[in-house]
Amino acid sequence: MRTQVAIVGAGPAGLLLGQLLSQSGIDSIVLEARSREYIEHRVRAGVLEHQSVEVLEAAGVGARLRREGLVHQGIELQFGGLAHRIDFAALTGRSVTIYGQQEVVKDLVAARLASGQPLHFEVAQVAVRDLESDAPAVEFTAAGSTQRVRCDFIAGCDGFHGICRPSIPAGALSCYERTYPFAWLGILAEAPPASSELIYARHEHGFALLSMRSPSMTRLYLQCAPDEPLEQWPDERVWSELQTRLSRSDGFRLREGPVRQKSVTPMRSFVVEPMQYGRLYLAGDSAHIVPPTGAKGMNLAIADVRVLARALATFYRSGNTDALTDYSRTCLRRIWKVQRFSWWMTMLLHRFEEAGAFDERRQLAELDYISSSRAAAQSLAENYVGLPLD
Ligand code: FAS
Ligand code: PHB
Repeated sequence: MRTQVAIVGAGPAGLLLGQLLSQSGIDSIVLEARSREYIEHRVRAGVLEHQSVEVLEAAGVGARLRREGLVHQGIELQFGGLAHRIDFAALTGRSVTIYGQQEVVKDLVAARLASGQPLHFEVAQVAVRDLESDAPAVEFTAAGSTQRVRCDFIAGCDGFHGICRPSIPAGALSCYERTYPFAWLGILAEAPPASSELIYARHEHGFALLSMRSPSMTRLYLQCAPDEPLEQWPDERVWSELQTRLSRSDGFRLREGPVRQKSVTPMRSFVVEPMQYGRLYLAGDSAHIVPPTGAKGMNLAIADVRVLARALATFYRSGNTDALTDYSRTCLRRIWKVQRFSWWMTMLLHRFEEAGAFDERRQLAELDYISSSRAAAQSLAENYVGLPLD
């Protein structure tokens, strides 16, 4: 087989790249290790920055997002039993949209299938070859037969545990990483959200977050030990701990309901530099991971792919390779600012076992400062709704 761009991975990064390339008349193939059913039901991110919504709309996959997405004009920071609203509209004139990542994936899969461009599910033994040549290749097995795709470029959109980043010679990359001494236990519950906006709560027991997916589905997270076995957290214990951590002096209580999904997400900050090697370009989680406290993972993937799609379109239109050469530098400048914000939100809101009394009071003072200073609140708000893409 031959194509112009071979895309490894059908998450938000890979599928959106395929859609943007198709709009530019560039042929691609998308290779996905899991089934369509699996990727369309994998519960992950939930918050879209305002410009992520614009990118998805321009990609032609914004109709259902506009119909079903929940537009939010602010969030609540909760500490010391009180809630403090961060008003995005007043502070930035922007909003965010709550729309589950699996819904974004469903919309992109539908668009890919409608485009007629190849999308292979349940492929195995994917390998990338000849990255330093001008005719790299991707090998994979599908339905028992081994295939080889010759292409001009390979996009590594296969997430943190994919094969593309490890296929780059170790000496060619620099990795920057910080792991956190906790994880997030997340549940999806069939219960109306008890708040109309997201609540980020700092509590002496640990962090908790109230989010949502629809007027009848609540998404909730609580800080837990990094290697927490799910068996330690039966539904009753999860609800009891969430009620405690999200309790307020005004008697606020969560509405409980059947738990439809439960998982533990490890917390790490990770960046690889550069995000390219020869004709291989990394985008999304294959190149970076942020702790989900800043709601940035999926948004960063969208931003990377927007840069890569434009650089590839320029190459095929004019032969100019400047934007491809600058791909990593262009993405990394914004990635590191988003890494900083995600790290800062994580340090602000979580309980650190080894922290002393001084650090706990410093944390509370920073929350008090954000809640009482327009300048401090505006800094949080402009990062949360999304820093400029260009
Ligand atoms: P993805 O990981 O989404 O997609 C990579 C795709 O490549 C997957 O479909 C995978 O099956 C496929 N793949 C892997 N290896 C392959 C191979 N060898 N061959 C072919 N295909 C291969 N972000 C938030 O903002 N908020 C959250 O609450 C949040 N929760 C998360 C929970 C979990 C458990 C995880 C893992 C991530 C979470 N994230 C969250 C981050 C997440 O949303 C990512 O940022 C987002 O999925 C990034 O998209 P992609 O880069 O496309 O990577
Ligand atoms: C979610 O709704 O899944 C979500 C929201 C905000 C975050 C992380 C996850 O910071």
